[in-house]
Amino acid sequence: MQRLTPDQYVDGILAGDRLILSRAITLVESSLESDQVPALQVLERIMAQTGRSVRIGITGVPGVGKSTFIETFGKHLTGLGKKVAVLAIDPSSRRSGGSILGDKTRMETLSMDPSAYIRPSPAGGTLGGVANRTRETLLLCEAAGFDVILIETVGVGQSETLVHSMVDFFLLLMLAGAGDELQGMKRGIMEMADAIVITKADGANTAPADQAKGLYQNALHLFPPAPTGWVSPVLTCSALENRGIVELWQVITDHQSLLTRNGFHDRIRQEQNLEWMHSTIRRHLESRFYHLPGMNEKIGAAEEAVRNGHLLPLQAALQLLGPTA
Ligand SMILES: Nc1nc2c(ncn2[C@@H]2O[C@H](COP(=O)(O)OP(=O)(O)OP(=O)(O)O)[C@@H](O)[C@H]2O)c(=O)[nH]1
Ligand SMILES: [Mg+2]
Repeated sequence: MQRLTPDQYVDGILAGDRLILSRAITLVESSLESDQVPALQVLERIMAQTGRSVRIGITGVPGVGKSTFIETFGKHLTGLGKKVAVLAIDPSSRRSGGSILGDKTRMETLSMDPSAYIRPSPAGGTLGGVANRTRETLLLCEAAGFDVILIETVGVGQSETLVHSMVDFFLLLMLAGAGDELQGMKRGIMEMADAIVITKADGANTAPADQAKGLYQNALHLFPPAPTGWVSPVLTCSALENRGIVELWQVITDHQSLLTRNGFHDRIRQEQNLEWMHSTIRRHLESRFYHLPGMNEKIGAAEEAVRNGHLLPLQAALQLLGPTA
């Protein structure tokens, strides 16, 4: 696609032009060498207009109801007069290539809402790389005037930690009656959650959802108290019947006011910025190393030597890293 000048992107974004916002996001997502400097220039120039949104991360296992929840929750927020952007970090979209298309049809009403903007997750690259671009996309959306940014991720592996490192409020969606082993797996994620929402609390699932709420409330009590003073609540909701949505938004605004009052809001964002800087450094160092001239062949030879037992993995790694190691 033809590129605009950095100023054209900036003017368009600040004017709230969706088309230009989308093109600017494509620019910051690009791995083309020639896009790197203009992308940085755009980001530098919009920086002063960022930081004013409520950044919310949403996670949960596939099928828990994330997309349906975002649709209902997003509509509630636009109903309150808020502009809502939906971003996704979806490691599975790289494998299947299809899940976001599915999402767009699930968020049909929201995607047609003039106050909402849904951006498919960036494809390709490492999870870390994709996450970095999501941070930058978030800033572009803030500069374009979005009040609430929802970042969705599938509940697998590292992606929660990444989303957690870029949001103010981290929401974990859970199903009633999920197996013990699943709950065990989720412990680390539960500890990061600012609220747990039991989804699909409707029909025959209402009672199990209430039961699950009690269980998770007890489980959360076992975690050490958060330094922010926030006590993570457990709620039930039905996205289909539009229940629990108002209450959840209240919880999020309560959280915002507490952390704004006690200074943690800014402190956490500062720490997230440092983490962003370091993860960018790590990503660039790694990419620089693997792209060194002749590195492919050297790695091939080293792999062979390690496979044959001629070299210890540590020796091989240190040799490849060279004098800097
Ligand atoms: N009864 C009921 N069903 C729901 C509710 N929310 C979602 N569902 C259903 O649960 C299924 C999965 O919902 P999605 O919103 O696609 O779930 P998801 O977490 O986005 O799934 P992935 O994108 O695959 O990770 C769909 O068939 C929805 O209709 C709800 O509040 N009540
Ligand atoms: Mg989904």
